[in-house]
Amino acid sequence: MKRLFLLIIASLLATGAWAGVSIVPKPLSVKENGGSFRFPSEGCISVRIENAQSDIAALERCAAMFAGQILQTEGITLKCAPISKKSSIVLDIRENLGDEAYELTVSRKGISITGGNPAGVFYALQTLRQLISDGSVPCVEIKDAPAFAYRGGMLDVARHFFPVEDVKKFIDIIAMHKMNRFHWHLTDDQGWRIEIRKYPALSQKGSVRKQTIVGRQTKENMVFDGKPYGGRYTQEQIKEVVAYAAERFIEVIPEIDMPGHSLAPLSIRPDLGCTGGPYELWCRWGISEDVYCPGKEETFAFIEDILSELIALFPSTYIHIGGDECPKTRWKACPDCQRRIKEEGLKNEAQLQSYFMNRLADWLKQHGRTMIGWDEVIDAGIRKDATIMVWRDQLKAMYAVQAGHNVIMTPKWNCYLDYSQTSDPYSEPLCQTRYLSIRQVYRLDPYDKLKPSQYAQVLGVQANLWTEYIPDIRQAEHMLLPRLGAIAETAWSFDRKDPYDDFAARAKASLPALYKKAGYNYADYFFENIE
Ligand code: TNX
Repeated sequence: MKRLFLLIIASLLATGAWAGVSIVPKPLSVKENGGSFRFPSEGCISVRIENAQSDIAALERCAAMFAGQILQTEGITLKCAPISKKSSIVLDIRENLGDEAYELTVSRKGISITGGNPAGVFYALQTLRQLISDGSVPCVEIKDAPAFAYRGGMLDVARHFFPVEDVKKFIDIIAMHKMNRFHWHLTDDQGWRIEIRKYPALSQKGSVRKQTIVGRQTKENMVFDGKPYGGRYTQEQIKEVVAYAAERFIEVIPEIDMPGHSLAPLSIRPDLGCTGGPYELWCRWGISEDVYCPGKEETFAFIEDILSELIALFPSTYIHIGGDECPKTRWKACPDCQRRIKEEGLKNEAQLQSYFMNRLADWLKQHGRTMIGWDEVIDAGIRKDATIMVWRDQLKAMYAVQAGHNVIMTPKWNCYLDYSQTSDPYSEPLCQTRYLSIRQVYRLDPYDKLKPSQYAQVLGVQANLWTEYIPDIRQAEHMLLPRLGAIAETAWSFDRKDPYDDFAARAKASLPALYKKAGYNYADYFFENIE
């Protein structure tokens, strides 16, 4: 009897279900020392200046941000002040820890945080948010560092528009999960969202569709709401978002989708399509056969003008230029495209897409940037230094890596958080009918089908939120949370040997409180039956 009891306790501890401390994503190591630190009624958060000289401003921002958060969520007052006896938290830098890494030590007397750089300190503070409960924090020693350098979240603002405040909320959510890239899908067949000064019509006419399909799109259901729908960001707003993200150690990677998903630019420049148009923004979802014409020189001049403004706004190394879902129907029937195929010695329309993507990848390289493309861009080849975003399946990752590319893993059967969280999508607010459980999200093995010698080509992992059926940030939160926790765990602390049950136990124990305090509309019932 006694042995059985001990066995149960041991297995509960092993699964994490009974561990005092539950953190998602899982830290490298957690040592619990017993006892806890209690925040005083008025404490301080301080920066140790000697070691952090060059990073003082960044650390002070982290401190202020954290103080603001816990005042709101815990009612704890922390002043930002020089180190003194009243310092509850001391922030420090030790470069040899490595970028984004941190150590967090909580003793009965106080909390000490050391980051390899300011981002590491920021991540330690995200961990701390999960540890505080009723004004106190358990005594722990945590050492932590990310598994992947690229940890992303994508938001599609073309199908539905998200105002700046909501984009910031999305950024807050991914930052809380220790993610460091925001992939901003800014254009699609249903709308162009970014101001381009040279072509004002793009974000004026090109951002407003006549109406939107109501409910789930099926062959039988094509009912429209009759209401114009639009939204766009000025360049000033774009800069504001880039700066907001940077303060949270997130780099913003813009995506201008092409040559497919390009009805928005074609609607203002019909001369850049194969048929000459007229073209209109789509009011439903899917894949349009009307795409940019790579036979015409004007197409490239136009796109390069756009990219010039884009790189001035976004300091990111990477610029995403799409490349997905581009039907070749129009190109087959277009004299300009056929002339281009002949002149360039291309075999077919698939190679014409390679020509198109390569030309723009070259342009980006000349301007010091690296292109990211969806995995279709490897189908007929692309320059080796293009980074591939794998979305269809993991075989594509294998092909891309064999061809010498770096990859970012976002395979749809693990990372598409627009898919239903339950096998009964009809019981949910309107969403895609494809079913992606949190367990299935967690199953992602970013190295699947690769040899250990190729692992270094996997830059990281990303969650994608396409918004055909996500009209606003409340619904976005519902779709993201808690599944984003599973992606974050893969991105931050992937270890093939980690059992799902351990993740599930920690997720259950820590995320609902975290999300609730932050006021997020998380899908709470998934915690009841996370299995
Ligand atoms: C595929 S992923 C798309 C998107 C859709 C999404 C819906 C990709 C590169 N293209 O255009 O929004 O599926 O799940």
